Amino acid sequence: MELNKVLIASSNSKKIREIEEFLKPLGIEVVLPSRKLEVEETGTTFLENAYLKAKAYHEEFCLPTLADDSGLIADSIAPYPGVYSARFYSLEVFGKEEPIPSEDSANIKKLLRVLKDKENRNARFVACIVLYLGDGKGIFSEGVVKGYITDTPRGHKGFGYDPIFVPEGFNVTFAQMELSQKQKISHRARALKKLAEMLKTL
Ligand code: ITT
Repeated sequence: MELNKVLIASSNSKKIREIEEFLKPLGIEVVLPSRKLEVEETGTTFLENAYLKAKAYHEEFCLPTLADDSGLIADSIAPYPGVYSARFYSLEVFGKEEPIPSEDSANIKKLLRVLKDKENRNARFVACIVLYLGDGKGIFSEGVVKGYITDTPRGHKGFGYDPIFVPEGFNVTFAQMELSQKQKISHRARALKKLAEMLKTL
């Protein structure tokens, strides 16, 4: 299937950049929404939430729409942070954190506190991508990258939990890597690669 133009159903600029960097070399024009929609992520899976976002933006902007729902799962407290990754700091479970100086740093602070005495630091990032084409039609894919959670944050690149996640086979965090390196192995890149392969066969 030839896909010329795609709307990205996201308001996370760092996530959008990663998706853009992947799609542009494929000759796909990326369109950003002119306004943010408040989509309630009420699903219990990444797939459900990605679908909710893609469908809501498609209804509003009437373009093939790509949504990403993603998160980090720490083995010793699975399925958390999971589908709650973006607002983990504000959940009652394990105690709340103040979103100071940012939501990302509050999420990291809470996860490091909860994992403090845990021997098992293994974790995985998961991304589910939905490309919604309208009329109930669409395709989806999932990408995973395994790794472990550090004791302290390292690096300033990337976003979210990147400063505390070391992917398998590396000894630096995602936040210490160049984006070009993260793009080779990340959960999001893996999901996008699968989706691009699927598009070729449709
Ligand atoms: P949109 O829903 O608008 O796309 P969001 O940031 O709220 O933006 P999600 O609901 O999918 O996105 O939440 C994903 C959260 O998981 C995100 O805010 C990060 O905290 C974390 N996350 C996902 N992918 C990540 C990555 O590549 N690096 C670091 N953290 C990531």
